[in-house]
Amino acid sequence: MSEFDWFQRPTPEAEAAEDALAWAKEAYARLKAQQQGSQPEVETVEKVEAVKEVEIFEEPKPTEDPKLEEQKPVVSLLEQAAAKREERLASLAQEAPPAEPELGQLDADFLWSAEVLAAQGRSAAQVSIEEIDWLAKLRAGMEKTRQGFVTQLLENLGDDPLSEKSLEEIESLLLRADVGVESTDQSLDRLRKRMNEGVLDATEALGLLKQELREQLEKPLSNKGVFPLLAPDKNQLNIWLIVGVNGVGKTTTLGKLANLAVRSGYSCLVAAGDTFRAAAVQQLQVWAERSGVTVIANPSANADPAAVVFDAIGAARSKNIELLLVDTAGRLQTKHNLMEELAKVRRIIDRLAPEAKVESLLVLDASQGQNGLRQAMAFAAAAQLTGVVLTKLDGSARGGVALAVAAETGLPIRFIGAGEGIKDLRPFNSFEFVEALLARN
Ligand SMILES: Nc1nc2c(ncn2[C@@H]2O[C@H](COP(=O)(O)OP(=O)(O)OP(=O)(O)O)[C@@H](O)[C@H]2O)c(=O)[nH]1
Ligand SMILES: [Mg+2]
Repeated sequence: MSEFDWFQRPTPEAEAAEDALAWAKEAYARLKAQQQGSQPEVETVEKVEAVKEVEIFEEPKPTEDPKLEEQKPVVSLLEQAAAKREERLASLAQEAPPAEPELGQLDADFLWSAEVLAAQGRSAAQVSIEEIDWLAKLRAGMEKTRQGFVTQLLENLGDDPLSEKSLEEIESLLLRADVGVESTDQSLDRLRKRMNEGVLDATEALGLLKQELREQLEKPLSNKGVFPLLAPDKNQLNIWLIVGVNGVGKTTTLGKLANLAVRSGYSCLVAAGDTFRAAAVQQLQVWAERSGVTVIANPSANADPAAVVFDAIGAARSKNIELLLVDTAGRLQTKHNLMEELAKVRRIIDRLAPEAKVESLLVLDASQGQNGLRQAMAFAAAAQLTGVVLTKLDGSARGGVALAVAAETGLPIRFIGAGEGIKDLRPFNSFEFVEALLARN
């Protein structure tokens, strides 16, 4: 099955599907047919190749030699070979999980993901297993942030209209999830206003709350007049600078971005701009290798990151690279040094590659909530931030910090990370994020 291109995600075609269940069933049937249609072919190729790889170090298989086949009883040899193959495939399956997500059951995960896609007006014919898989992961990752709230709220309310008491419950959920006071107040005002206009039941209230949160998340996009999806421009140099406090997930994010870019057909190069931490280059190399991407580094101690970026821009030009990802340090002897260094890197980029499309992405660890946000804002001036990447949503009870990010920084969230795996980072989509934040368990 061909790879799904996240940078070319289909845009909604029509109004949201009315019958989400029918939509989900149709999508499931299509994916199943797709998988059954293409998988045997893919599987055969993959398996044969995998077996060959193993066999390079072994004696040739008897069945591969026709003369031998003639001399020995055919059935038993074939049987032996088949048994051996089964054995190897079983062990291979254990060693390496399939790179591509597989279609699971038509279960609650699938239905929820399908519902979210259908509600965005997507056609059932365009859906990919990758999207279904990612949405399920996002919903699971946000579980700690939700803490069963929506289920509880709907149960508490039953058929009763929304009351002041339920507003208080909503307020406490939002604050606990680290949504921030500003965003919480704004959301409650909207609910209260509607409540005063007439009776509001729980489902309607939830719908309204979701709409409010979505609008808040999208505000930085409209304020800055930028597209919701950040993708590198084809056939030109794009430079994405990855900055943030130490340990928030910069290098991991960069590794995942390189993978996303390569899978979407971009040529990509990585600059090891964290020259402070000894193991940083090595860590970056491991990530880059997974996607077959070259790393430009300077192994000498205390090398100047600006010099590394200088070299990397030169290499990017000579190789017609479309996306240059620059890793940076999260810690130096002093914060002042760090900001100076970042500002210098930024100046070099602007001077050396004025034609490049530069993004300066601030990585934030969602589990640190608003504390992390305040700390990180020191980067705004030095690196001329253009967007945010929110990581570690999977281990966080403070996923709501996305709202505080939008309100306090005015920066659009561009990607979200929900896991340590190479595919656990995707472009941010406010609709999907809010659905995951306020999903019923
Ligand atoms: N659960 C989870 N862990 C993550 C995620 N992103 C990164 N991590 C983990 O966070 C830790 C720190 O990640 P790094 O990428 O090294 O962070 P960094 O910002 O580059 O750190 P410094 O270079 O030291 O400043 C690692 O153990 C990562 O595996 C995520 O989305 N979810
Ligand atoms: Mg790092």
